[in-house]
Amino acid sequence: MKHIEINSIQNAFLVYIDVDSLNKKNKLENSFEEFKNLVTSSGTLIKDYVSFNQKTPVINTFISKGKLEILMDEIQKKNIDLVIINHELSASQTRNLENFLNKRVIDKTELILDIFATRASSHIGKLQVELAQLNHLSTRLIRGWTHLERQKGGIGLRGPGETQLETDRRLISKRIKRLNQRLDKSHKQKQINRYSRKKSRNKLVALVGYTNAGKTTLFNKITESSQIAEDKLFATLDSVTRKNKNPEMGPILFSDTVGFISDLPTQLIESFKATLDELKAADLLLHVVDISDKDRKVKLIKVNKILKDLGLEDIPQIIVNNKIDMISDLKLEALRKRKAKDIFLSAEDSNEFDHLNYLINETLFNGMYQGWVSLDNNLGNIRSMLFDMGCMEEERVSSDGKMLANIKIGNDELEQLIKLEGFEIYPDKDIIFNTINN
Ligand SMILES: Nc1nc2c(ncn2[C@@H]2O[C@H](COP(=O)(O)OP(=O)(O)OP(=O)(O)O)[C@@H](O)[C@H]2O)c(=O)[nH]1
Ligand SMILES: [Mg+2]
Repeated sequence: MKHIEINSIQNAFLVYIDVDSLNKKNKLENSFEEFKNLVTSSGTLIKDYVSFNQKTPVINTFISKGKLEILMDEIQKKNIDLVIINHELSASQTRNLENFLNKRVIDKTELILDIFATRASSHIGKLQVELAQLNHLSTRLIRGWTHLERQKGGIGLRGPGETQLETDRRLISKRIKRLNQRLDKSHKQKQINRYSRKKSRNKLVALVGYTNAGKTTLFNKITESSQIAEDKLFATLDSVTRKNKNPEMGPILFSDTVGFISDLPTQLIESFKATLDELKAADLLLHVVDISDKDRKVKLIKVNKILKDLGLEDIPQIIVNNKIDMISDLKLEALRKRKAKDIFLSAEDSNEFDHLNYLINETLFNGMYQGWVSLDNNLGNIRSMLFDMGCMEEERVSSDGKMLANIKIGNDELEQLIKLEGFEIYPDKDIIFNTINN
């Protein structure tokens, strides 16, 4: 029942097939490169590869007969442990290919599931990956079962193999049920945490984007964290939330998330749905784009499509074009002009973050106010609310005995407060420095 671990196997033969009938509108120019990156990100060695065109998939083996024979020749000549194909295969296609080639065959879904399995480190992350793997495995077993049943013909006896399959299936569905229960419990805890965040009035900003765009690098700079950022696909799997460290910004929590990829396996989206659902609580999305990537436009569309599928299209979004150090100044200037609303920066150089910080404050709080306000004595509840919100910087008493507070607050909230009787902006020049001793 163990999932295939391709990491322990060294030599892979890649089969990249450009299938005309599957070519969708938004095709990545570097899709072969991405496939190779996925394989190396899984820790597997690429021994050799072939790349070819095919009109449409063949039902039994996906690959057409003629191509399959050429492939067979190629593979026999080399010391290959497994064959990896850049498409999702059905269980029977995998089995037929394995029988024909006499090698283990891994499809794109298994490849991505495997990368996720090696990366998951948090409790929830591990549960989610296991769930995705078991869901994947169970579709294979069910198909395997019907396949065997057909072969059984009229014998009418349950062979040991079939009994084993039935047991496996039962064990898998039991395990899936348990995993779902445990995930439910973990997510309930997260919901409670979310509720307390709402009460604390922290805004939530989530970094989203295609894998390897630089989300974690940016997250680390903003929150002074040290999450692993690497030139690998799916370096981040578990979402992490931290408070921002810039004193000029309002109360914000930033969340780093798993990167997206085109044709993300459905099992993964299903299993990660609860984690991805957390993004719904975000007040703002920073959509990080690798500006030096040839496929950046298509990837932007793909990420937006996934965001839409997750019901996140209405959350305000700032496009952060990252890695500007990788393109020429001339190109950068042209892009800046064309995309005046976007942010351009290099996540590795935090000197360029001012504009981003300003825009985040503007979007979340309609800008920030920092200064003095006066509160009448009857506004004790507002005073404690300002404390709870973390807006209170300092308190003093004016010469005429008024309670003064130096607050840092979003203009939106300030507007509401100003409507209250006894709450006023207090000009700096009138302040007499009597600090309150609490
Ligand atoms: N040249 C350059 N490289 C960058 C920049 N930002 C990030 N990188 C590199 O890009 C690679 C990917 O960065 P990550 O921050 O891990 O990307 P990510 O979006 O979190 O990726 P996943 O977690 O896999 O989705 C790393 O090797 C970074 O060092 C940048 O501004 N300039
Ligand atoms: Mg990351």
